[in-house]
Amino acid sequence: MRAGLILGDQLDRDLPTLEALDRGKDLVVMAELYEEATYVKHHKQKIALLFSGMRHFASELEADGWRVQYYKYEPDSRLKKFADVIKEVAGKHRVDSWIVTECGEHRLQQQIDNWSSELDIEVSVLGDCRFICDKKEFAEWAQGKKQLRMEYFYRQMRRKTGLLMEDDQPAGGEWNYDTENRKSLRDDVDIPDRKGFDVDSVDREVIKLVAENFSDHPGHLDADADQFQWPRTRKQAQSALRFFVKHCLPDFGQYQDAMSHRQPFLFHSLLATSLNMGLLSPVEVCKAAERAWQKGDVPINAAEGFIRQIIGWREYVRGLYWWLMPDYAEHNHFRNQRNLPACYWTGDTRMNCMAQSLKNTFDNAYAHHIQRLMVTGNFALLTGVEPTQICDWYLAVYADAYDWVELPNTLGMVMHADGGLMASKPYAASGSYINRMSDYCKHCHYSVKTAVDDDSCPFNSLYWHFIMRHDTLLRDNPRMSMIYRNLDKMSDDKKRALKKRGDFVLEHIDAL
Ligand code: FAD
Ligand code: DLZ
Ligand code: SF4
Repeated sequence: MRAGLILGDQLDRDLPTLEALDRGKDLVVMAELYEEATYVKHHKQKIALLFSGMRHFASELEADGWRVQYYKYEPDSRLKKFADVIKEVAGKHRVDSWIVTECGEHRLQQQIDNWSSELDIEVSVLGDCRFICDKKEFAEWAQGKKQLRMEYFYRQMRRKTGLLMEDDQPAGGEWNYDTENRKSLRDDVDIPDRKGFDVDSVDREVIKLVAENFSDHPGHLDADADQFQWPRTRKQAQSALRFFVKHCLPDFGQYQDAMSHRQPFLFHSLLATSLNMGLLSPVEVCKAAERAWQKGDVPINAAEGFIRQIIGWREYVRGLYWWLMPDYAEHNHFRNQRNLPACYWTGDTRMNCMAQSLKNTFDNAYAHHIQRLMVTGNFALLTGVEPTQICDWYLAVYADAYDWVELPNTLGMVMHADGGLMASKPYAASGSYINRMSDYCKHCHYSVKTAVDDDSCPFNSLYWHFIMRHDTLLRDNPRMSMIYRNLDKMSDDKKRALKKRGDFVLEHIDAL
């Protein structure tokens, strides 16, 4: 007999696994598993989202006539990992032939690839058609290139999809409108109110299960709340997409990099969880943005900025991941050895930008891109955190996190641990950047205006400490030349003072 295994991030009715199976005859298998819930300490909301999404999806399949064998999480279950489930189902239903769509993590794909020999079964792994660029196409694009710049890949994806293209030319005349997308948020700008989705009995049961079994995992999960932020069904995800296009997309572009203590989500889409779980497809999301621009409801910089994140960055990091794994995960260009500072788990710090970004993280299993890149990421880069520790942190704490998308973003973009394969220079920044893009510094214990005093912004001295520390690795990078010219213009006294304050900050990280 044949069966198809559907993973928690494959909740798509057009999944190749389902296409290949016979409804009513073959078996669909889904399982909530200890190993998947704990290979990093996932945020409680992430586990609740995955389990509830899986249960809803399984019920929909059953209602549609599929035979589903669903294993709910049980703390004492013998079935801890997928191989246990495969063996169990093989015995119970005499399944000897398995179908699975390739998964999103190298860790798990390796296990799947070993099932045939280890478990003596037939396994067919199908390509994941939920992406615009498959692994082969990316490999062809990447082959022979010294630097893999997203911008050129993105243009290829624009041509391939036809999104925002007019007569083979980019709509509006430019490929990229990023220069219009760097505004900070004025106090009088209204921010859309976000609501979650009503909690139903399935959600309620799952939330209780998570509270009882994963209480030592990070993050808040309110057992009594009537609403839960993240869409668990395709219907909810479609409704989230409509809300975004109507209320947020018009301002998404201009405020894309802004940060504010007023609200954690600003004009961001909050769609990554749904895209990554299979509840929405990248093309339908981009088409919705394109339609809004065609109707004149949103400006081109907003539609283009949003579409670039999805057919550009999202496809690019996925391609990069599979092109370079497993070696990619081992890179540590700066030879960092520092343990992850305690505040990443406690949220306890007087640095307001960090405290705000960490609060969002624990409250919502969310932080938007600039908080991830320029606050928590920047701090890890400047302090020299060991890459695997910060990667595992991002993988754990965000509801949208899967290795294929988290790893290149963290290891490559944030930590520059790949030596510049992904980003031509490190995204290191002092407090001035955070001050320009947010209102955090106004409410901070530290002074963003100074770098060497006792109350100086830690990012300021750490920034120059980082630049001096990695002189030999970075000075010859043409994109760093202005920074090194500025360093060279500084007096020795100033450099010594920056080094001294930077050393002090590094020695007292947990007291900042
Ligand atoms: P929006 O700001 O509304 O963006 C729209 C969509 O574009 C997102 O939903 C996402 O699908 C896509 N997107 C935007 N930027 C990126 C990017 N750099 N890479 C891939 N897709 C992108 N995104 C994840 O989906 N999962 C992760 O595990 C993840 N880890 C990250 C770790 C770090 C250190 C950084 C800097 C970024 C990471 N990102 C990750 C990318 C980005 O921060 C999130 O996609 C985004 O914040 C999700 O919120 P949103 O849906 O509101 O996105
Ligand atoms: C992330 C996750 C979690 C927390 N739990 C499960 C689970 O119990 N069962 C399952 O099938 N999938 C889960 N997932 C998602 C998988 O880890 C995911 O399929 C891989 O990360 C591959 O992207
Ligand atoms: Fe962050 Fe420095 Fe601004 Fe404080 S002063 S919020 S630490 S950038």
